[in-house]
Amino acid sequence: MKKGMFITLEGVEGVGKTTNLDFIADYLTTAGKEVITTREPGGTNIAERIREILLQHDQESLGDESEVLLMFAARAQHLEQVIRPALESGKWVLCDRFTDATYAYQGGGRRVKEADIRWMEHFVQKGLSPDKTVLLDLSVELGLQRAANRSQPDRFESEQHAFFEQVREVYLNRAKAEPNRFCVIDASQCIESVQKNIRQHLDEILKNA
Ligand code: Z5A
Repeated sequence: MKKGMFITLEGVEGVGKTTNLDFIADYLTTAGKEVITTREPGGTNIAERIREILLQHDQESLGDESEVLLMFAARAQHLEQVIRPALESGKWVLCDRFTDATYAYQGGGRRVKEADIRWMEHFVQKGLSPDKTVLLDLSVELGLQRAANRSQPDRFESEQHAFFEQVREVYLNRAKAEPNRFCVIDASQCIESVQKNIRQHLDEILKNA
């Protein structure tokens, strides 16, 4: 039985998820919540090993069906080992990406059918989904520019501009369809303004928790 709050952070490449994850965790902790931070794909030993397969380049190309199945395999492990136990013990779980990313990247980017993703979502999550999702929204150009300083691009970072446009479009459509769950933040602003906006949403979440 879930008691804690499940919050996810989403957005295309380079929007500032990693930058803002600790900020959100600190703010919620200061407000008296017990918070754990985690990420997808990953969050457990086995799921982190699956992450390596998903992100690393290999001589053998990874098929789209394999990719989406591995995302959900990692998620099943993460839910069982980390997310459900934490929520059941009353902790707040703050996760860098979750199933919205699968709809955006595998659905929007790779063109895996939405109905297939939905089936896997029900099979793996059994009704558990994020209470709130912070979507950091930014033009693909700016996101890629911000991310460009990184070393070697991984399998996803090596995709073309059009791929990320499709990803962004799916995120925005999902936010429009579920306005109560999503908080959409304009991530093109300076970090201070982004965090001021995030704080306003967090205050609202804390008030209603
Ligand atoms: N993936 C998937 O396909 N399907 C799924 O279901 C899931 C994931 C769960 C790994 O994700 C990949 O997995 C991901 C999608 C796929 N691949 N892609 N692309 P990840 O989250 O680990 O990796 P990522 O998206 O590549 O994250 P990122 O590139 O690390 O971006 P970020 O965390 O959002 O950005 P950041 O590192 O916080 O910021 C980037 C730079 O911008 C950095 O120098 C900051 O200092 C700077 N920054 C941040 N905010 C600002 C502002 N406001 N102004 C100026 N500069 C800023």
